[in-house]
Order: sequence, then C-alpha cells, then structure tokens
Amino acid sequence: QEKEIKSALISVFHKEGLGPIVQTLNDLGVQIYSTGGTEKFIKDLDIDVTPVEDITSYPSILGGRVKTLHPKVFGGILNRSDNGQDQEELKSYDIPQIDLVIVDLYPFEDTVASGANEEDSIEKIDIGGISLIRAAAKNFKDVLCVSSKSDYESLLGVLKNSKGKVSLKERKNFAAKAFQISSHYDTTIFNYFNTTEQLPSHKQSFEKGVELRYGENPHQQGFFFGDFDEAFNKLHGKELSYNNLLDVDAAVNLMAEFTNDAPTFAILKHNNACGLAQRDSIYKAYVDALAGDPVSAFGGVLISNTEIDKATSEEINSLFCEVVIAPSYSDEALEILTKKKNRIILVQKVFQFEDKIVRTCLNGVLVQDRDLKTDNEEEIKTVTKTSPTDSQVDDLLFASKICKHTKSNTIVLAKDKQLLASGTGQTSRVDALNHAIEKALNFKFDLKDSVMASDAFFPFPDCVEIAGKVGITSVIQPGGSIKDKLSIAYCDENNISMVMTGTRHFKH
Ligand code: 93A
Repeated sequence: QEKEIKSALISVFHKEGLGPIVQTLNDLGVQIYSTGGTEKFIKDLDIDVTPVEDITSYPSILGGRVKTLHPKVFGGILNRSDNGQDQEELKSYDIPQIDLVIVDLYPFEDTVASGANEEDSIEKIDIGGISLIRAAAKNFKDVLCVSSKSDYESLLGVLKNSKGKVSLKERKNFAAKAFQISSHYDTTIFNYFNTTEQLPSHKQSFEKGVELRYGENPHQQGFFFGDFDEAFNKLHGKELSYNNLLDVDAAVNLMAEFTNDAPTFAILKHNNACGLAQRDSIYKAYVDALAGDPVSAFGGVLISNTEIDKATSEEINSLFCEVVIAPSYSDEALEILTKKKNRIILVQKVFQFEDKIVRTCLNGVLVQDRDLKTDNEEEIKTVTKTSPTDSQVDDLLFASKICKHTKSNTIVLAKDKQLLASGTGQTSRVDALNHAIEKALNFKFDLKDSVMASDAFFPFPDCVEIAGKVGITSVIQPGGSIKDKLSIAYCDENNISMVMTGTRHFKH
C-alpha cells in the first residue's frame, strides 16, 4: 500500500515555495515532467526536468489553453497498477507512468476579485490543471495528488519523512483535499456565471457551526452557524443562548442607526426595544432608557453606542440583565459588570452586516436585501398645514429609527429623544397605538407634545384621532393610503403636524 514516488508532473501557477519540493524530488531521483513556465522555473534551479511536450509530442497550443490535455498525460495518471490491460496499454502506447501530480490552479477567484474584465477572468478558468487534479485524485490508489500551493508544505513533510514513499491513507487524504479544491473552484466559477439571485456565502461560517444549549425552547435543539467572534469580543459570562443571539442581532441592528450620534442606550426584550434614550452622557441615556419600561427591562439585552463608565455600570448592576454590549468599558465598569457570573459582557467590534438577509420559508428560504434605508430630514415631506419644529423633526426621525427595528405592526411614541412606549407585533395599527399609549401612561409619561412613528401607512384616520386625543402633536409615517387625506384633515383640524417618508419599514 505504500507507493514510492518515481515520477512527477508539476504544473503550478504560483511558483513560490516550489523550490524545496523539486530539490527534494531531485534528491530522491524522481523523474520530473513539467509545463512551460513551471519547467523554466525548475530548469533555472539547475534541476533536471522534462517538458511535458516530450511526452505528448505536441507543443502547447492556443496560447497555452491546451498544454497537458493529452491521452499520454492522462493515461500516465489514470492507469491502475493492478490492472493488466491498463499496463499493457501503457506499454503499447508508450505512456510514462506518473506517480505524483502537483498543480496550483489559475487564480480565477483572485482575478475576478481584482476587478478584471470578463475576457481576462474567463482566461483564468483552468481546464488542464483541474483535469489533472481530478484524474490524480480519482486514482489515489496509485497517484499522490497535490492540488494547491497551500499543500506544498505538507507535501514536503511527507516526502522528507518517508524518503519518497507515501501511504495509501496519505494519498487518500490528499485526494479528499483535491476534491475540496476542485469543488470550490467550480462553485466560484458557477457564482460568476450565475446571474440569478444568490444566497449570501455562508459556507465558511457553516463550517464553524456550534451546538447551542437548546433552541428557542429547551425541548428544541439549536445550532448557530456563523462567526460570532467576527463581531464581538466576549469578555465575560455564560454561553450565549439561541434567544440571546437573536436579541444581540436585533440590538446591534438597532444601534447601528445611532452609531455616530450622541450617547445612546437601548434595552431590548424579545428582539424589540423596550427602552431607548439619547442624552449628553451614557449614564443619563441608560437611566432614561430604563425609565421607558423598567418592568420589561428585567432579563433584557442592553446596548450602548458609547463606552460604559463606572456610574452607568453601577446602575446596570442593580438590574438583572442577560447581555451587555458596548464598544468599550472603563476598567472600573468592567470590574463591576463582571461581578455577576452569568452576565454576558460583549465588546462590539466594527463589522459589516451582509446586505442580504435569509430566513426559512416552506422548507425553502426567503432572501431579501437588508432594510438599509434610514429616514432622513431631506426626504421627509410635511403634508399638514403645521410643520414640525426642529426638535420635533429630531424626535420624529429618532422614533422612526426605532420603529424600523420593531416588529410590525408597530407604533412608536417618543419625546425629547426618549422612547416613551411602543406597541409591537400587533395585528392592527390601532391595537399597536392603544397598547403604546397604555404603556406610556402606565409608566407615568405625559404624552402631551410627544411624537408618533408608524412603520406603515394609516389605512384610516383612526390612529391620528386616537393620537390627537392623548396630546401627540407630530406624526411620521410612510403615507400612500388612499385615505391619507382623511388623516391629514384630522391633523389640520387639530394642529398636528405630519410628515411622510415614502418608505415603509415592515419587520415581520
Ligand atoms: O489553459 S489550461 O487550462 N490548459 C492546460 O492544458 C493546462 N495544463 C496545466 N491550463 C493548464 N494548466 C495550468 O497551467 C496549471 O493548473 C497551472 O496553473 C499552470 C501552469 O502553467 P506554467 O507551468 O506554464 O506556468
């Protein structure tokens, strides 16, 4: 089962690192065949090498497109040593046996990534090299296949350890790697050609899938396929659960709206913000975020856009919470926050969410663009006689950012850069509003002069009527209902300002 390497065919794109290999092969007395550039590289090292043309009696043609594609080359690789007829044919057609194939493919992926045009990219689709790899790997019982420059090192190890003899197990391992290389290579080419909608490439992260304690509930198994460390530095606490991960994802998406703003703190429960405030210090932002709904905050996920200091951490410490996320922590803050053994402390790194999002649907998947549209001052249109004041515009845009990251149907009520309350995941917009009002009043907020954001248009004037009665004076919504006029008329009669964004922000 051990195979002594007596001959090798070498055809590699990247020549760096090849020197020691050909040197070793030469020392072992291996007959080396090679293609154009590789042959020259070996010759320049003063090592004996036979051009592959000597086997094929054919020159490299079509500008190098056909170099190794020849029965004498593939016969030398694919013949079975234990098959009498194969061996007879080898003799009668004067085909040399090839025991080792070393290939490093044309760099198609890198070429495309460099922004090369189509012609240049297509030219970097390797045909001969990939065929050599497949042939050598298929015949691993007789041939050792090295399929990438990344394996030069391990080949060298194998050759040196065993003086050119390679076990069947090793040959099979190299063959497995070869098919990994060839399948990746072809997938890259397919992706380049395929113009239909693509799933984001989660392949890499899938290889790092981890088993979670359980899924959404203890009787459900759960896994996470992704790279958590790409986004976070975990400083402290227990393993993140399935629900923690969902909340962390929601928190980070929400806080991305406020990255460059004044200190902002948010508290999330079941993927929705139950408290969020923007203040001139992170301490005040936390206190006012918590005031939004101190009951829901229990067991919540906390996120800050600013370093968490000692004072803030002392406040946080008296709350039971699952996860704290911040760009950084002062030393004292960290000391305080890590007192509770299970509390998860995360440092959020700068990272980019993929611009596509995926969810399962009917045993398939739904893919869509991430909602990257944030409503802004330039694009909103006042549709009422009264215009919002500057500070109301600030609050409207503030509320609309929260709204975008809250489950539909949703109504968000805010004032002075504080989330007063929201109605989330309701089947009617009226329910969402009534729920928000009830919550806000419950926590003793005065809704006078507060603002209202809606994730979608008002189909009827009922929402603005209810809003007007509790003292809400400014409204932001996408608009587009055939009954917009009725809502606008009510606002005009009651001195309420309304702006339209033209952008719906459903989140289901
Ligand atoms: O254009 S090809 O697809 N046609 C071939 O017959 C062929 N044989 C080997 N490319 C081919 N190769 C590739 O050439 C190898 O995979 C390697 O990347 C490269 C090495 O060429 P050279 O030795 O001339 O630098």
